[in-house]
Amino acid sequence: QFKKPEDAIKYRQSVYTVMANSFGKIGAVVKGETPYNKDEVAKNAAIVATLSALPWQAFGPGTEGGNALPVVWSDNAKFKSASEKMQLAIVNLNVAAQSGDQEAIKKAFGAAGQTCKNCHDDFKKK
Ligand code: ASC
Repeated sequence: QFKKPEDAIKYRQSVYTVMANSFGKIGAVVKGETPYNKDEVAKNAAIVATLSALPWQAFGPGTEGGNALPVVWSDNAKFKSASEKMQLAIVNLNVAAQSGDQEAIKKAFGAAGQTCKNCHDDFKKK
């Protein structure tokens, strides 16, 4: 699927970059820095939800490196489990965003952000 390991690294980092952009836009609303607009939050949550499925295919064997720690490959089951927790939290955020329930969005955003952090703590170079 990827010709060189660098291609996989670039792919997964690009996905995270675009995800973080939309996630950050929702975060600005949750923090009160940007006024709430249902369609905007719903759109950004849908983007994050779509992208959240993509990075994992770019962590295959032989693609070690970038900002990923070796434990991604040496304990891949743990990484997979963490990735699934993130994807589930993002589904919940997307459901809340589409519903327009601001309290639910706030809660789901916090929970989703925690799953980002969990993975960074365990699998990302500091
Ligand atoms: C973000 C972002 C992350 C997460 C993480 C949450 O906005 O880019 O990686 O939130 O910082 O702890």
